Amino acid sequence: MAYIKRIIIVALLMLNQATVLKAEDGHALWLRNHSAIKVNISSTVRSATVDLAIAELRNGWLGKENMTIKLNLTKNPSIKRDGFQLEETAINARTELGLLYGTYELLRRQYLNLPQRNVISNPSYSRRILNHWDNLDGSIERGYAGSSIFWGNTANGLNITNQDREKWKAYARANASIGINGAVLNNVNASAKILSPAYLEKVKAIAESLRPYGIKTYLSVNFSSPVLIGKLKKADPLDPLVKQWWKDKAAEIYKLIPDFGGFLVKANSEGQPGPQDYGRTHVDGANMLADALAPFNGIVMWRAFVYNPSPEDRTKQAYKEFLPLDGAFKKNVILQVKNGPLDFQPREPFSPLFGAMSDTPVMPEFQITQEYLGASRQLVFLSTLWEECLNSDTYKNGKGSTVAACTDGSLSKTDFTAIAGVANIGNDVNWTGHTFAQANWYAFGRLAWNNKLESKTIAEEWLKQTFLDDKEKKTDANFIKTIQEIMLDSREAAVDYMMPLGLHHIFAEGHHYGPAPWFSNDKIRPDWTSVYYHKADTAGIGFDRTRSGSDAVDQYHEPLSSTFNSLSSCPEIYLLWFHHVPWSYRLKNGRDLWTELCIRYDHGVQQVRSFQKNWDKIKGSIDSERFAEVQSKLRTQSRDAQIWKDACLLYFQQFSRREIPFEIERPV
Ligand code: GCW
Repeated sequence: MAYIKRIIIVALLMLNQATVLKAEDGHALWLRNHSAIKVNISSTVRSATVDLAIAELRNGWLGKENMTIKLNLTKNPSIKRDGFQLEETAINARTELGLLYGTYELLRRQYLNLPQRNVISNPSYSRRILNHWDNLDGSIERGYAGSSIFWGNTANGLNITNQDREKWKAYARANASIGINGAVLNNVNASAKILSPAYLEKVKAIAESLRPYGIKTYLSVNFSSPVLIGKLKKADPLDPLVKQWWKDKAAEIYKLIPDFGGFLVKANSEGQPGPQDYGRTHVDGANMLADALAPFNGIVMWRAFVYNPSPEDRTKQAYKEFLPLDGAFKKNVILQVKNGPLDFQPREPFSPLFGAMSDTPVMPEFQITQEYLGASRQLVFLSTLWEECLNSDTYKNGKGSTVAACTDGSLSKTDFTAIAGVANIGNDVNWTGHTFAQANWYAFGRLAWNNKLESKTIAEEWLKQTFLDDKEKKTDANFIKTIQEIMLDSREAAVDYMMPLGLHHIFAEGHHYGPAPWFSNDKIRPDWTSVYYHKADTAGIGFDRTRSGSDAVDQYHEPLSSTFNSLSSCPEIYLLWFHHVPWSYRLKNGRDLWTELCIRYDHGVQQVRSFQKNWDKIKGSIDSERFAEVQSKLRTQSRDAQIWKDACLLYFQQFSRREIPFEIERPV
């Protein structure tokens, strides 16, 4: 009897495996191994990159059996950069990398059952780069998915194993499949050691693994490197010895890595050294590095995330610092600007710098890792946040001057364009900690390739590739619809349970995970106390950035500055970002501010509760391992959302002196 029972169990298990993907398939991210159909491939070129394209086609072909597909290099002027054209029986591109990108798009279309004839696709940005905030000891700043895949996994961090190379290859393949073509391998809070010969040898090895997939290697550099590892007395960018040191260093790097991309620099920000330490400007610093890299076609990505500990509104500082420098940078310098003027908050208006610079290329920096959005514990799909930023109108050259248009070369007619995402990748077996955090990596790549894609398309593509196998994808429309809805609502839900109506930076200090609206300590720099940002008092709540306040509104072009400036026209999603608003103020829906705040917080919590319910309903549609992982994380998220709501409402209630409305869930 027991024997028969065992047979039945084994048979059931096998049945289960036949229809449901296994969790370990998830470790291949959105790239599944299909049972491929035979295809013939002919190519006019051969190279390491083209060989990869051929192998991918052989592995993943889902089209007609025995078809012949041609890989052609072409000079077709409607194909730009590493773009491509898909035809019935051919992939055409200007570059070999374009053939690889075309291959991934073709296979994606076959898998998703999308038309694949006469598709022309060109990337929005020339450089589509991941920024790894990986330290050389293997830890990752704001990383929530284990330790670095590049550094620190051995005693001296420099030994390279076959396993390392396999990992880098898998990483490169995933990136190439979504069009990412660059990686900054170390933290912007950079150790100077990265430029020492031993580390450069390892960078060379990493670059070799990434190269066939078209991924260029970049490094973050410490501005004081000439002093810290070069024995110079100072790092003054106008000093001839310093200039020479960087020139020699660049030559040394390019000897090892001929296609090295360039440097990313965080200077004079949050304690990092920079040109201002010597009374010089950001221009002096950036141009000195640009000169060193120029002979090799390298670039400098100079970060605009700079502010000083002062009582001045922190959101105004970067613009004030960089606007006067517009046009003074060398041709190979690009300014890297975070999406918002503060710091990767759940919601910020776009940074006014996007619409400000006329003669300096500017690139957006998004944060894929969820520093302020629930780490890898909460399901928050960030595509909608980035879409919102890219579509924001700066009015730089009148209506339609979106952040996308200001950065992708369509307004300025330059081809020196780039976009960066702070990676959420680590050594965790599923790469990103939370399975749904893989979707954020995917979305960043897709938007970097095409900044007009819609989040709902991206979510659907990702879900189908990540969770459904060939047979199921036709039948499980319900799974897709239910979970796609969770993804698309998730960021707004997080805004509601953390910081609705334009509130910002009321995070607990340090870890930035939970709430701390009460945080205030005289010894802490004035711009780092949370009370600084919400300004709650018995009169109201919110930061006055109007013309009678800090006047940050005037960093925006008209009509935006006036729209933001007036309480009645300011979009309510930014209300408390720009205004100090009385508790009794009536919102458009007729509720007073306090009541609306309570209802928003509660709405965020209820949203997560509904995510839980809907997730539970899809049990059986996917493998039990990933089902259980997400179920458990949603429980954590639900509890933490409630903590956010209760903490913030009970704290703000001291100032509002009003009842928490009875229609919402009581504080726990
Ligand atoms: O968001 C803040 C983070 C820091 C980070 C800094 C930056 C790398 O809290 O951890 O440092 O921004 O972007 O430079």
